[in-house]
Amino acid sequence: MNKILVTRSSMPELDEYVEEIKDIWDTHWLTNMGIKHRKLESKLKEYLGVENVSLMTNGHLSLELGLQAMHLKGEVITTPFTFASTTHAIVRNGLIPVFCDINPDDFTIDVTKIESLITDKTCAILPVHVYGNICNVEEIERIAKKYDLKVIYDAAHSFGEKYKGIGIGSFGDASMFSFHATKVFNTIEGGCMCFHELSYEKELYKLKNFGIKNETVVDGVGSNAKMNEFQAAMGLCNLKHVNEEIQKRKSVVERYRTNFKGIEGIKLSPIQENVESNYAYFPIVVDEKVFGVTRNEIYAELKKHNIFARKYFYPLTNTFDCFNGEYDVNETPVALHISKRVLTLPLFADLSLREVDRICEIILKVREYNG
Ligand code: T4K
Repeated sequence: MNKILVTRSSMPELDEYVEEIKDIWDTHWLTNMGIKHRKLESKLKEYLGVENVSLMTNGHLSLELGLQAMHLKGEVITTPFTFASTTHAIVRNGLIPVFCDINPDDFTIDVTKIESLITDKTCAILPVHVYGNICNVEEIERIAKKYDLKVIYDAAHSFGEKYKGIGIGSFGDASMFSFHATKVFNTIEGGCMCFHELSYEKELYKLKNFGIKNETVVDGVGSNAKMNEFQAAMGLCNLKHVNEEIQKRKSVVERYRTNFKGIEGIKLSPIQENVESNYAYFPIVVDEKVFGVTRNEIYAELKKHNIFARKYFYPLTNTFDCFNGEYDVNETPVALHISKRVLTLPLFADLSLREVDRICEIILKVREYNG
């Protein structure tokens, strides 16, 4: 039986991509902010409904350089229920992550706990729209204004989402989107930073190109995070189909929801009010006491059937070996509880509804053998 992985990259027809890259053979312009790079930047600005976009070679460097561009010092309040990238971007900037717990309903940062973590060293809040679930952006904005803090969203999972009709990348001072192969929209590898303040534009442009100001002046210690023309070409093609892809994902998610309706012990992500979703991930949280089997047993059973779900996001980033026990995981008990019980099920545009039914059947049957 064919393997079903947690996701499968969306790709345009080969001919469409070949058509898009043909002129590169005339221009010989492969990278360093070429024509396709500029074209994609402008199309994304419109699609995402944001003021400014700086394209990068991946989401992680967008976040890392986005933080660097803000010249921050001190502590950043963030969530441990995320991919390694979020926490690493903070630490690699010489900043100190302060972990806030998440709320058990949508797994985003618990805004009721942020204020108690603010000290005179706090410089920013870095929340994550995890799985595409939108954070409480209004409350985060209120807190940030009150304490004069920067807000940088990790919006890696939120491509194209809107809250109250506003592009999600417009909230906070800046937002990072990932265009990795596994995301709703991909440029193979890729990402961007969206921001309001125009001074970031020059700063980010410089930072993604070694800190070079012009041919003779290098006045920043930058990195190399330029998106190349082949990545941008993939983005230009994929962008034409992304709405259709999101619609297909929606039917997959709706089928999962129907199949799990009324099943006690399997908690689903909420349908958030005022949010136009992109159906990025389908996490379930398994309460073993009610459902009768554990998350790990479900994961193993699916694997036996060649279905590879993933434990995003386990382990929590504040337990990573690289931090040598520096952070106390007991300070984020909800995140710890969820991370031990969450499983993200396969979800991609071309996943057939028959396959969704099979996945659900396997999950519901494990309970029968074990019950
Ligand atoms: N912030 C958050 C909250 C994030 O989730 C991420 C990335 C970032 C920041 C950083 O953004 P980037 O720098 O990556 O742009 C994957 C992705 O590599 C990573 O981008 C993503 N989050 C994370 C949640 O998932 P892995 O280690 O699980 O990837 P891997 O190689 O196991 O792939 C997962 C599945 O995707 C495979 O089983 C099959 C499918 N796949 C994978 C690749 C590489 C494809 O269909 N095509 C492919 O080319 O991290």
